[in-house]
Amino acid sequence: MTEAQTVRIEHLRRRQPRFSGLAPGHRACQGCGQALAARLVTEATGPDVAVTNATGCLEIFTTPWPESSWRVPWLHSLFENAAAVASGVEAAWRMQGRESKVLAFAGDGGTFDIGLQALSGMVERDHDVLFVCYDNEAYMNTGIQRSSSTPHAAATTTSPAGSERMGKRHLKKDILGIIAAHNMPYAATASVAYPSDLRTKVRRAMAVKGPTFLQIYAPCPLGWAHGGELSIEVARLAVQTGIFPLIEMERGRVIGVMPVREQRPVTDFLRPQGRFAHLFEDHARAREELAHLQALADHNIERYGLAGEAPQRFDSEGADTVHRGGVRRG
Ligand SMILES: Cc1ncc(C[n+]2csc(CCOP(=O)(O)OP(=O)(O)O)c2C)c(N)n1
Ligand code: SF4
Ligand SMILES: [Mg+2]
Repeated sequence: MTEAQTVRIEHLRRRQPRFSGLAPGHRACQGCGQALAARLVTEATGPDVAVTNATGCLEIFTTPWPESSWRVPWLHSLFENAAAVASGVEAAWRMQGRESKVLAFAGDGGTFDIGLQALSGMVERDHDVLFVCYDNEAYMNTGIQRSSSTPHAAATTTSPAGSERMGKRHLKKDILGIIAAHNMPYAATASVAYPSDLRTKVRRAMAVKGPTFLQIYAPCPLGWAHGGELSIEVARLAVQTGIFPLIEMERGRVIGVMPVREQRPVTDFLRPQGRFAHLFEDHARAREELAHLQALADHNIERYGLAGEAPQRFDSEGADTVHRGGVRRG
């Protein structure tokens, strides 16, 4: 190894976060987006937090009794009430005069569906909690059932593709729109393909007094039917096609977006994933659905003004973009 290489590696080491709330050796599948996302979130929060965790993959793979991968205080909650349990912890800490932030973690099922009422109550009561939704777009823990976050046309075990239908009939729920309607102090979307952006958003959310919300795009190789080595690539393509816009909101107003430097066709994002394989069969319905998904992506680009005019450091191709093998392109 040359001297220059040694210096660069030492520089990289110094830049590594000093704390991670999630220890290695848990039981997630290889390439699990959720495991990476939870690690990145706790790297940004530091140790002075407590986590309440709705039932779902994250809870299951991190806490097989009597072991735990968590390096922060961690509480199991039911599938539906991570936000309610976090509210209780936060209220108790407030009474004790403690300042630490409480985190509530849930999957898309525990956020978009069964946990929505508890989340809405938590925000309305103004609890000082950061709620993080790990969005893998289905109920993975129980066998890949569709949720209201599952994208249109994706095949799951309860929205199969066949002669009757082309995967899920309905659209992905606009959870950020619902959160925005609560006059939320801070809410954002993030992706495991853009780790610095993700950690920055966590730090911003932690700095706000009151409820904050993050929706993190977290590929699931098992449920999306792609190789574990493709997770980051698929997550990046979701952003670069306009399928999953990265935005920040304050009190319901969009205050920042990650520009998309060159919008890629949605087929680039869909093709590596087995859950969309039926869309590449040679018939009119499949072509119609592909056009529909392209229109949805185009709508996102227009709705949030994502089209980048000139290359920028922090756009979808910029310095924060992680490519396969962990190489960043600047
Ligand atoms: C009231 C209730 N209904 C159903 C279940 C079974 N259940 C546990 S986790 C889960 C799905 C979790 O999906 P999600 O929140 O998206 O998390 P993921 O496993 O995908 O990470 C279901 C249906 C339960 N625990 N409680
Ligand atoms: S099923 Fe999906 S979400 Fe669950 S541990 Fe495996 S990759 Fe992660
Ligand atoms: Mg899920």
